[in-house]
Amino acid sequence: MEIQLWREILHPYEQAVSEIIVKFVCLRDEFRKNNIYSPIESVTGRVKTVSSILDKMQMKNIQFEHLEEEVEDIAGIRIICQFVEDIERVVDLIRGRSDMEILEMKDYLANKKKSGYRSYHVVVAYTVDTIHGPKKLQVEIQIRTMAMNFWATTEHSLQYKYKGEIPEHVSTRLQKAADAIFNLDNEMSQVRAEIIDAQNDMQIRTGIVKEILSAIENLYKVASEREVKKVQDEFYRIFRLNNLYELRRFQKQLDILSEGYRVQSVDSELHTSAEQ
Ligand code: 0O2
Repeated sequence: MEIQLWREILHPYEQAVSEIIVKFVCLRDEFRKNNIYSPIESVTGRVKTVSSILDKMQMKNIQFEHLEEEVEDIAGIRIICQFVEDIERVVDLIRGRSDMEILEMKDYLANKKKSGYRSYHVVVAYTVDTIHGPKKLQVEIQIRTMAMNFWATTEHSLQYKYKGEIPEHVSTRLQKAADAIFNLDNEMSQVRAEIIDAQNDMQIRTGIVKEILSAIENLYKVASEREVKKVQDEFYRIFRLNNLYELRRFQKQLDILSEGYRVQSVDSELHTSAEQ
């Protein structure tokens, strides 16, 4: 195949990867903005390198005419979750999308690979709009925990080094490490609820503090310096208590105080215009 044709073939896949990353990052941010735990921790993506595509074509005896049909992972998205339980939730999110059609699912969690590899793969059909019109592509979405990802990325580099012929003593170690990863994920699942609670609290706390600071900033415009200082000192005192309930209570009091100043300023504006 002519070398410049690669660029033409791969460009829509680059577009698909960029678009899908943005879409999943937006989903994650929407969860977080609504103070809901996000099953998506992070999202990355890549277009398979030409050398990796050629390797796969050679290994699987794929003809150029069938390249886009048979190499399903030219566009690859990786979604990292904190807990094993989140993986199914991400699969459900993909199922519910109107812009992706699931073509195939590979459950390497229930059926781990001989290497010890664990991950959940979903191959979807995704359409990009190009200058030549819409183009439907296959995209492989890999969903795995942070722990599984640590194992897989490390093992992948060894596979590259040994060209698939990893020495037995190394692969035995990797199997052991894969078992340890499995146990680690199980252990983390046991404290999942605790961790999610703590993370939600932290997120809520950050949001409240942000709003309090902006309310205090606004107070500077309307209240006396002495009063703002008093409010500020009280804020630092409450903040040190590390108690979400107290922080919420303080925020409410601050809202009432700010509202009082707002009413006062509207009143005085009305007076001034009545006197004129
Ligand atoms: P890259 O581009 O470097 O990531 P199959 O014939 O269906 O069994 P196939 O066609 O390779 O296998 O598809 P599969 O299983 O979905 O694998 C595609 C990708 O999954 C691989 O891409 C890896 O990213 C990952 N993967 C699969 N098996 C393993 C494994 O044993 N170890 C690790 N670390 N990753 C794995 P590529 O082709 O490696 O290339």
